[in-house]
Amino acid sequence: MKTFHNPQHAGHAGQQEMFRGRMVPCHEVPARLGFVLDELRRRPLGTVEAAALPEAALDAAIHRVHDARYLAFLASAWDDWVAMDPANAQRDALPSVWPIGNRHAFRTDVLPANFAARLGLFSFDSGSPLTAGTWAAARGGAACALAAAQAVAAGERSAFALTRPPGHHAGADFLGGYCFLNSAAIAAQALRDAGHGQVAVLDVDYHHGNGTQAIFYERADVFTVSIHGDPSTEYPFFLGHADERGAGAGEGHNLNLPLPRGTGVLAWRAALDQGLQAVRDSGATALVVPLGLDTFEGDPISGFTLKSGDYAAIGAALASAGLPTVFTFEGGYAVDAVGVNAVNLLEGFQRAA
Ligand code: OKP
Ligand code: ZN
Repeated sequence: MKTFHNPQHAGHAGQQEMFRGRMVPCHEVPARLGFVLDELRRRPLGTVEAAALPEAALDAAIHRVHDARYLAFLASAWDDWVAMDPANAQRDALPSVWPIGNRHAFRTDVLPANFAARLGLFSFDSGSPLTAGTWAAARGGAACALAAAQAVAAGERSAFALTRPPGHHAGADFLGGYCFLNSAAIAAQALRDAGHGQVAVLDVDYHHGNGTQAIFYERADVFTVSIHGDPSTEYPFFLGHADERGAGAGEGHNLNLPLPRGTGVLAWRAALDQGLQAVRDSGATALVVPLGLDTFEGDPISGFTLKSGDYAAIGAALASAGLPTVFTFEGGYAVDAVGVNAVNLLEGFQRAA
């Protein structure tokens, strides 16, 4: 399995996130990626290289998934933030005002001149700090996703886009949940564009992949599945229920498998089997797995109880779908265990594939 890593990732380094009325240290830290790289060095699965792609091809792949207005906002966001107040150069940008959607309550078609308003327009939480290196890091992540998809489209059995910040909460025109560009969606779209008529996404992160679901919700060519903490009690709260099955042409092409907080490996594996059967039935010829390791019992912000020893068998089960597979690195905040857990799963996949 080829790994494509993101040399720009450490430039995205938030200091604090808003959590229930106070600022707390960020959970999504640069050290996470280092632990995975270290473990891949101890237990190699294949080559590890920096994703290097022509800028124009990368831009095109990002624009296939994200809106131009949102991308223009992201590209200049840091400069605009500092232009508001030179003292902002020492602070992360976090939103504090939002135009709530679908209620005719606020306009979202008029782009505000005020940067704080623009930041609110394009985000859905105040836990996702935007820092000096965020845009470059997110772009570098998109490059990993595209490189991994290209490798798989060219015949590799699997590839791993090892990047942060994560991506699966980011929609076509919004950030949130520590995510800015949706790597998994970019990989899925790139596989479609490389000739796979039907692609499946099977999201195993603890949190519902709301961004990916929203991006493909009305499409029949990308089947989205997510196994996650029940949004009635778990982030991102406002999407991820079992009755969301897709809409329009996408009707029947989304499957949510919410599980209660406290769920252990047995019930989780039953949901995985159900998700995998649905992937097989979808007719997909390629698979994208947004790989979050925050289902781990030691995760500080999640509520399942999977153990490090469970991940190899999960990787083997994913391989049993028999599809060329792109993994994108998502959550996992028990930092010193995230490398072992990720490589346990990927090694389990590779051995069974
Ligand atoms: C991103 B990914 C915890 C509040 C939760 C958002 C969690 C985003 C998870 N203090 N904040 O899906 O792992
Ligand atoms: Zn997560």
